[in-house]
Amino acid sequence: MSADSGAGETDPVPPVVLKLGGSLITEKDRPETLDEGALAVACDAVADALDDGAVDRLAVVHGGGSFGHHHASEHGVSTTSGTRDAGAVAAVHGAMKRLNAHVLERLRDRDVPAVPVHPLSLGARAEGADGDLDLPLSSTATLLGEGFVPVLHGDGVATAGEGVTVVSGDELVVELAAGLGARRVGVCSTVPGVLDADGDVISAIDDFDAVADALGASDATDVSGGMAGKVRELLALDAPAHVFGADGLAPFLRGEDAGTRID
Ligand code: IP8
Repeated sequence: MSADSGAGETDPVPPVVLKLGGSLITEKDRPETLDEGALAVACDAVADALDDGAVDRLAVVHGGGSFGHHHASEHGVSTTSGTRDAGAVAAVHGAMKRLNAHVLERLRDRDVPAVPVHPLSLGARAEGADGDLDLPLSSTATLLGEGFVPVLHGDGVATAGEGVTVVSGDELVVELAAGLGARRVGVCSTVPGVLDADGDVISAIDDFDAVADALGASDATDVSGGMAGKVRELLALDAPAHVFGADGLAPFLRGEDAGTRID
């Protein structure tokens, strides 16, 4: 594999957008510790899919796991609560760049032409509780067109009225999928899919109201750990999305259904 495959084409081929959850690729309870085994399995699946042509264009986003979240909580920074302390921004962003560098290295070890894209340097969030994220994607789109695999990550983001807040990998996936006109979207984490109230994987979701109760969406606090909101955002995309665990990654990249299909 090289970075020149696909270069020079005028018609952009819709990419696949893949999120690797931070809890999947790191050991969540040990600060700045990779889950080497899980990361290797994920990188193998990505390399195989590109090698055998199952995927031609791929943008990857990874979460924070025990890198970003550790520093964000130490400095009281979240998606809604920001900081104006440059040292805190450097701590969160620095940790995410370290994790990003590990992911890139393991992908490049497998000949995947992976390059970093750092959201802190690109994006901005408008003021207010639901402040819109503006994430210019021309660098990512151009990298894809030139045959690279851009790898973004949850990060800090400039936020009007707050300083710097956290932008999550899930938010980035939605931005990328919509902005790049993704062909398919995959969200790979430690759970095998979207689970119903009995803990079983829901195979397909095409209507939020039909699953809202099972997802705990009517509870005052989102007991499902944000899954309801994630499902709602993935449903709003044009592209079909899949939410799956590590076992679903290779099938997803081969174009098969995996975990929960959302469209
Ligand atoms: O793990 C958050 O990304 P997530 C990254 O996708 C930081 O929520 C900076 C904590």
